[in-house]
Amino acid sequence: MKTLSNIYLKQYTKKFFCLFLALSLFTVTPTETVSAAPKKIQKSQTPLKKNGRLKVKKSSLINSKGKKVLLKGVSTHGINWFPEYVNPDAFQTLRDNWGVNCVRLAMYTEEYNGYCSGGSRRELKSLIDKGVKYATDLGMYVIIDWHTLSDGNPNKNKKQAVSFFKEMAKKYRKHKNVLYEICNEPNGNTQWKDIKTYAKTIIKAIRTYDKKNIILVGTPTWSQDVDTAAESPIKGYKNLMYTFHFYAASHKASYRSKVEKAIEKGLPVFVSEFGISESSGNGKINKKEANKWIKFLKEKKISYVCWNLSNKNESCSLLKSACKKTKGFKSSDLSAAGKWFKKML
Ligand code: IDC
Repeated sequence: MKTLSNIYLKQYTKKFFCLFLALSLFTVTPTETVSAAPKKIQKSQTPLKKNGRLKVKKSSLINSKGKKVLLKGVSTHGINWFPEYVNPDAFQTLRDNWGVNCVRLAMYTEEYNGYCSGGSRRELKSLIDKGVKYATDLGMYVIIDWHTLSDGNPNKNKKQAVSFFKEMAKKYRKHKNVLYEICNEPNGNTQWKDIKTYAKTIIKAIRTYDKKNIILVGTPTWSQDVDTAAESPIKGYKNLMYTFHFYAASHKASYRSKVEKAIEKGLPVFVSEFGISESSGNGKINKKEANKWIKFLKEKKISYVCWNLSNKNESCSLLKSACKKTKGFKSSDLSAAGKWFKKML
């Protein structure tokens, strides 16, 4: 009997072992597939859920719990040229596969089909609304960017800017994830005092409705002279930040020291646009310099947004020009700049 029970025991152990093996194979396989696929972020764990409404404290961006926070974003190309990338799947890919927590909606004011140069205002605003909705549903931060460029001085289209931002602020004051960028890159002869005049009017218009959300103010010379802005920041309003833009193949250490000067003076700086190409948006990319910039920004806890999500045949585009997808981008769809950015994140 003893031997028999021993035999049975052995057989049962064997069967149990096989069952256990089968079960564990069965359970391990799907988990592995899931971890190779994008990790879907739970609704309770989105960047917005974790950080809430952002504020500016001294020179830093902080979350609702008072902790310093870093926005890591991607800018659309002009929504006038590339409206197709404003879609929820694209934003979700950026959030879940790349680790992006912020999207910038760049709306050119004077270029092709711009807001002040014959573009359909209704369509452009509808794209902004869609972009804000998708970002909100995904719990991401979103920048509404009045993308001045060839207009040089933002005062040129100030009237339209006032009514645009009033409309946005009225609509989005309850959104905790919206930031307003009131002028992309003042340039030409535009002085800091001109930008201040413009900014004061726009900020006042926004604050009539939206008392809290962050407002990003451009600085002279294509948003590079944060050191000049730091000499005489705008007074009387909370939650203002000043933008600094760079393109790593053109702008190096001397530009970092401009940022350093500005933050030493207590200026809250936000990099609402950068590329790793030349400042033309094309030419060579410089990964070595780009890495130096990111190291610097991380140390200083300065948020950054990369230009741009499109497949335009330029080295600053994050997608290869052969990539016709507008969502679900794989590593093989990314340009050299795109690969660098995703890996860096
Ligand atoms: C560039 C685009 C390019 C477009 C051009 C319009 O990459 O496809 O034809 O604008 O003039 C900026 C600007 C940004 C530029 C970018 C690259 O904010 O609009 O985009 N850049 O030149 N500042 C520095 C570089």
